[in-house]
Amino acid sequence: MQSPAPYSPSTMVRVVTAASLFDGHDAAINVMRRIIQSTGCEVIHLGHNRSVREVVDCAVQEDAQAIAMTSYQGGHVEYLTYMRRLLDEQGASHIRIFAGGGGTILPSEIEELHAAGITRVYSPDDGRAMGLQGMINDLVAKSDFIPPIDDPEHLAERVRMRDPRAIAQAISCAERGQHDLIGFAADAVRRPVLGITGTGGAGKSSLTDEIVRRFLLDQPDRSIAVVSVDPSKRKTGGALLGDRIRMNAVSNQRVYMRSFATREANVALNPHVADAIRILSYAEYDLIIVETAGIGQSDSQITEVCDVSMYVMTPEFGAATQLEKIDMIDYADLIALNKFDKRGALDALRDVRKQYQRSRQRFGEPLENMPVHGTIASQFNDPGTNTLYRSIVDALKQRCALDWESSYSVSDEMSEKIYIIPPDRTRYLAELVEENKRYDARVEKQSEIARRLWQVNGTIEQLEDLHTQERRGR
Ligand code: B12
Ligand SMILES: Nc1nc2c(ncn2[C@@H]2O[C@H](COP(=O)(O)OP(=O)(O)OP(=O)(O)O)[C@@H](O)[C@H]2O)c(=O)[nH]1
Ligand SMILES: [Mg+2]
Repeated sequence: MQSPAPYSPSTMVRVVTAASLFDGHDAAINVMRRIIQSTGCEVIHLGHNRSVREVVDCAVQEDAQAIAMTSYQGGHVEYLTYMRRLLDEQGASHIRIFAGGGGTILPSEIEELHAAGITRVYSPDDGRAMGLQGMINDLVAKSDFIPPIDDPEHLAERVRMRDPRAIAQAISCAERGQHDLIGFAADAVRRPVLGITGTGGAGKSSLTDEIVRRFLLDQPDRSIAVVSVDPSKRKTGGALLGDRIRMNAVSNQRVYMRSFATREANVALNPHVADAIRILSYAEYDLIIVETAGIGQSDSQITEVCDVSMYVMTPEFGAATQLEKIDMIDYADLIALNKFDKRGALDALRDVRKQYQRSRQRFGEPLENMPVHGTIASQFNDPGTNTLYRSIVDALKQRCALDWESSYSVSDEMSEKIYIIPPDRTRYLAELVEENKRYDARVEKQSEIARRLWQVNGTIEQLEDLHTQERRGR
């Protein structure tokens, strides 16, 4: 069968993709999300093992037209019908649900799911008849519509009440250029903005998640919003908005998150991020974090939209001279040297601090005073990340005249990787196996000795019995 040409959507279609709860079968959704993206859509990918609540909250906050799921764990009827119910309850009946799960979803269940409002469940037969691109064309065509704006006259009031649907719709208005509908946000009193930038994959999203987690614990009455930008593909216009995969702390009533595609090549920010900041300020979030697409060394655009800026890099920047080319070392208020578990991290910390000192001409101060923090964002309760968090709070307090109290403190404690298996013990598991084998051999030897002794004992007893019988017979 010849593969059909990709469908060409007339609106910007945003699709949330994930594999269902308790399900690690992510190969199928990974194939589907790539084709959805190459068909020109913005894909907000959540990965596997996601609950209905997480997927629904995400789709609402992202103002997506569709959710595309895979489910192989057997609970697809309950999972998908509950998803439909939660969406409808949140007033998001327009969000379409698509799913597949190969042969685990029976034809009779597909009928039942279609009757329950799931737009389409694709079976292996559909795959054979339509091909992969054919299924995705069908999915994208059914999602090619402008999401409705409920009650546009009261959009401002609903944004002020932090209704996630209203905020999502207001931000989409900005992206679509419907500025007349969001005029209310123009004069909003600006809320504190932390800008995070850095090279691709340095750990910006992981650190954002760690900052959100600490903020929620540290500031129990305050709310936080995250705006995250990822690059659009020049060739297809599609984008993989993957930052949410790292966000585990955002499933909270006090958090709103929105993913943006740059919608332009070679830029780190979407031009509508400034509108989003205004809308989130109108909604009176206490802190707004903006993560850029992180396109490389010359990415200092973020400083134009934030109050405090942070540059995230790793110890693997190359030679010390490379640091002199990084614009953001000159502009960032704080630097996170993430992946501090990598080799040469301490040398890198010294080099980055020196470059920071050089760029600010702060030669009279000790190197340790430079706001460069070693962090391991992938580690729970990392001391470097705790210090970084407190430094961010202090910088925001100073820059935005805030009266926040924080229970976190700045400490000299360094981030150190906690290993389950120490790395210098490279043969650790082999040693365990060898020790077990030695033990088994010893047990085998001892039981052989015990068996022989027992046999000798038995022989002695038999001889004694014989001896006794002979004496009696005499
Ligand atoms: C590959 C596979 C694995 C891989 C997964 C790799 C990965 N990262 O995804 C591995 C080996 C890890 C694995 C593990 C397990 N698996 Co498995 N696995 C499969 C297998 C062989 C294929 C599934 C697949 O990805 N197919 C590829 C897709 C593209 O094709 P499809 O499924 O036919 O889907 C069609 C349509 O439905 C459509 N489609 C599917 N999804 C979507 C989504 C969208 C948006 C669209 C548009 C279309 C669409 O596309 C296809 C078109 O023809 C199936 C058996 C089978 N032959 O189907 C078992 C199967 C799903 N696994 C099964 C089981 C039990 C397990 C384990 C629990 C085994 C164990 N005891 O450890 C574990 C669980 C893992 C976990 N953590 O969840 C069972 C599930 C039984 C059930 N639910 O009743 C199955 C059915 C095998 C069986 N017959 O027992 N598995
Ligand atoms: N070893 C190590 N890995 C980390 C650390 N922090 C993050 N990672 C991993 O690095 C990878 C990238 O992390 P992200 O947080 O997505 O990085 P990012 O900078 O947001 O990436 P983009 O948004 O794609 O530019 C993930 O696999 C993380 O698990 C760390 O401190 N140490
Ligand atoms: Mg990221």
